[in-house]
Amino acid sequence: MAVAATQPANTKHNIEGARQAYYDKIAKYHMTPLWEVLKGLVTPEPKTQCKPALWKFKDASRLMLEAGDVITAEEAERRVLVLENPGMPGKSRITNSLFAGIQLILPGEIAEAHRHVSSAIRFVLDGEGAYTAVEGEKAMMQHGDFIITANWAPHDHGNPGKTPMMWLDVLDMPTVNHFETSFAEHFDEKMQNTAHEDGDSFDRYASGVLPDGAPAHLNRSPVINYPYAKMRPILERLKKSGDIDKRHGARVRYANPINGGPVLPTMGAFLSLLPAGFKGAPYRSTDGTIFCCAEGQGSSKIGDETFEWGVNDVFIVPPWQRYAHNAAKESVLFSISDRPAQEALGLWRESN
Ligand code: GTQ
Ligand code: FE2
Repeated sequence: MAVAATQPANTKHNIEGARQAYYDKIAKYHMTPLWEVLKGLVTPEPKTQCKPALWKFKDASRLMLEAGDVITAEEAERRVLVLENPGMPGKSRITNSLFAGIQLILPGEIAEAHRHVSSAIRFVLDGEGAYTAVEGEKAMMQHGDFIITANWAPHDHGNPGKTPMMWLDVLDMPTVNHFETSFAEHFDEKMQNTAHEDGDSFDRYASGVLPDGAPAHLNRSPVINYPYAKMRPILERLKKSGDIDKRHGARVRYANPINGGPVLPTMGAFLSLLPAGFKGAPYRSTDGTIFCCAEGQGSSKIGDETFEWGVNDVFIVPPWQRYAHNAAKESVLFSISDRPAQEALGLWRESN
């Protein structure tokens, strides 16, 4: 641009005016100067709107039960209260890539069969006697169970029991919608036929054998429910033998038994025991992480803030934010994030 040379004086004001005129001109051609936005695009460290936050189960469960008074599961399709990150209101997400919500099914209710591209996980909070039927397996839900619903897997929920059932839903909807790849459909039947009884896929695929002819490659776990009753004793073994990470405690990763990889390509989860008095070393990673307390009581320092948690409380650590856990009592923390997606793309990092 030779604009300045033709101006009477090469003042700052003139240059700015010329630049703006130029920006206005190129905007008509759907172009914009990179130099004005580059620093916001290539940041030296992750930049996020995500804020740390905690949802108390005492509040969440009371408000959930009130939702039961204003809408039926059938009317709602899924009676879920979205846990919205306070830094991203109106965006139906808890991190930039993940959705989280608390779902309620009252005795006698069903949530009809459907399927969608978004993968889901359920982490069971409270109640008994309800089930989720996934790909023909009727998984009974108990506190601490970790249940997966992979991409395009048919699923419906029902509560033939006597108590309200609540669980944490985590879905990769913001990731699927980022790529603009969402599909969904309903079935004519409200409930799917369940040919496989409770625990079927765990026994078949996660007992040291595989059904003969099982695929050698599968990008999601074939196991529907990883029951807490089976996971909890493993944490006890790790604790007893001193296999306790100074940041994460005695931790297992939920794995796909076909290849040892994550349970889903978009989401990965852990279960960790923090011994009583545990004072975790600080840690950070690029995957914003959702935690849910399955047992015990403690606190986590996230950035400069301290969050006190108890059973069934949910809290969120933003990407690249340092955190450290403290356990007042022996505690079990479930955690889930988009780490497998980041790792597959070569993006994931961690540090102390
Ligand atoms: O239970 O199928 O929280 O489809 C969001 C979307 C739950 C479900 C959610 C869903 C479901
Ligand atoms: Fe669903």
